[in-house]
Amino acid sequence: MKTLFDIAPPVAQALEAGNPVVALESTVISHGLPWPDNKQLALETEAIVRAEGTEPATIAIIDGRIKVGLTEADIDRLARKREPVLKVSRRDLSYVVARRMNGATTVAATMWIAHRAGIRIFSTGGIGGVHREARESFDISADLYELTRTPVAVVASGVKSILDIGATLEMLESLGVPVVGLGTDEFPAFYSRRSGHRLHQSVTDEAEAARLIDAHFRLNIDTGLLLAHPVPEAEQIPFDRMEAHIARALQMQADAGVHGKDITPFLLARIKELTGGRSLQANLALLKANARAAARIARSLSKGNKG
Ligand code: PSU
Ligand code: MN
Repeated sequence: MKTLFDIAPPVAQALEAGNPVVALESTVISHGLPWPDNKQLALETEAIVRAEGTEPATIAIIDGRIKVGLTEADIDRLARKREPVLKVSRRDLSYVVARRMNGATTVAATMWIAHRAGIRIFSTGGIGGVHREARESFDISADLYELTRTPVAVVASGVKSILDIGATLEMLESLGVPVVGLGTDEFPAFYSRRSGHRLHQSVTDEAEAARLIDAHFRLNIDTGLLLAHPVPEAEQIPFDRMEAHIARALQMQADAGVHGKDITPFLLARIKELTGGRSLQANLALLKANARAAARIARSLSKGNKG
């Protein structure tokens, strides 16, 4: 199976030496952010991770090869999308590899690949979860199921803003996935630091997070772990204001009859307009802050394991 994987030399060397590595996803590059912010963000998050003494491993599928660690040229292709780039979750992996296609990996697929490459920490913006109309649509992200069976710690600022936070947290509880606040006792709401949903577990800083993750791995608890890290204060948009924008965007989606996988891009574009671009600024800020936190956790973890 490993022959289908291309582990970039610096990532392979870091893993070999037991040095810290942080996985980064690519759906956010190809499908979550507009050009050219997406390319800039991908390169900046990698630089942030490196500045913390940790090796970044951005994960994607290029010409059917599973890449762990990308070149700037790979990132450019994923960001420009001049050729088709599929959104790849766990169920899409075999298809995209067999057909030698390009794929941007979601949280679920990135976790699956990271784990098989030996990477334990992964940073993203927001995970998928339970949609607000899931009672009718059954739309529940494969990310939640992946967290039940792939032991990778995921740093995220909550779930996609358009989801049902309460239902997602209930489901993570039922599935036995730890959800731990990093510097917060409330589950963050992506663009907002607060959501009104209290967390039962929290850690104050990255060193404490590393000890928790270490215990999780030593106990061989074979689930993932979600570390909920709020958007930086300066870029956050208050929860009530955001909820009003999201409600309007959802109404526009219903009026326009947008369905299925077109829903998220449609809503994110409306939210960007309604917030005058502030949602994009918050999204970029939280992605960078999460990468920094994940890099520090990975460094702490690797120090602990070496010493
Ligand atoms: N959060 C965002 N934008 C995104 C995503 C999350 O604000 O583009 C991506 C992540 O890659 C996540 C995926 O894993 O969406 C979930 O997609 P779905 O709901 O189709 O499983
Ligand atoms: Mn979905």
